[in-house]
Amino acid sequence: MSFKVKDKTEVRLVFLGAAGVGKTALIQRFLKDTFEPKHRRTVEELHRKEYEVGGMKVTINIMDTSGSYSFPAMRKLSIQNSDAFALVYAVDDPQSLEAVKSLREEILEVKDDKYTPIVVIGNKIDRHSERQVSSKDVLSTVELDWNHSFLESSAKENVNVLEAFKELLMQANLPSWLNPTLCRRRETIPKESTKQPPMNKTNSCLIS
Ligand SMILES: Nc1nc2c(ncn2[C@@H]2O[C@H](COP(=O)(O)OP(=O)(O)OP(=O)(O)O)[C@@H](O)[C@H]2O)c(=O)[nH]1
Ligand SMILES: [Mg+2]
Repeated sequence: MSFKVKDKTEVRLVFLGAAGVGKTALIQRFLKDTFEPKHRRTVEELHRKEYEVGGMKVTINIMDTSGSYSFPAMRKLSIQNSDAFALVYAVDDPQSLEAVKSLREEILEVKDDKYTPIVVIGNKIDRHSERQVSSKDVLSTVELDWNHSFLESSAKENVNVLEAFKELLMQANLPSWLNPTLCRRRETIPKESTKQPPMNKTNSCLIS
């Protein structure tokens, strides 16, 4: 099935990944610029954020799924209804990278489209001494073998959170300039620094 959301002013993103990798933390950092140190297991939550830009209403729907509980039917429905996917693992948890691999397989199977927009996110890079997954290895698998985007983030320290959403929106074909937060950010950064090689993405994306 091929998918097109060009000129669409509503987009649906879904966050998938193992339990505790930081899906909710990334979404909350993006929506509210907050960070909750405690792990509160998500069942399923849909967030809806509307922006008005130049008289045009733009809606971003973000589906936060559960890594803690297995709901195959709900997951399949989320996959069917989504425009772009964030596959999240934690850099201190190699098992969670394995989960990303099988979730990707599931997405491709459900969407039946190998060009499905997917962004792989290695979260918790602030846990330097606990890191067990090398970014170099994942980068080569994700970008070269899978042809998806890859970045590493820290919801805790607000590193690359905005970049991740920007990438998802771009991949879903919703122009990122429609998002006022991204728009503000774009105005404050020199053009070339917005597109860094993934390995150098250590800049913090502050939501002002
Ligand atoms: N150090 C660090 N901890 C994080 C980061 N992101 C999330 N956490 C912590 O990891 C735990 C799990 O985060 P959640 O966002 O709830 O994880 P989740 O992927 O939504 O988990 P489920 O809802 O159970 O699938 C919490 O204690 C967070 O505070 C991060 O970037 N760095
Ligand atoms: Mg959660």
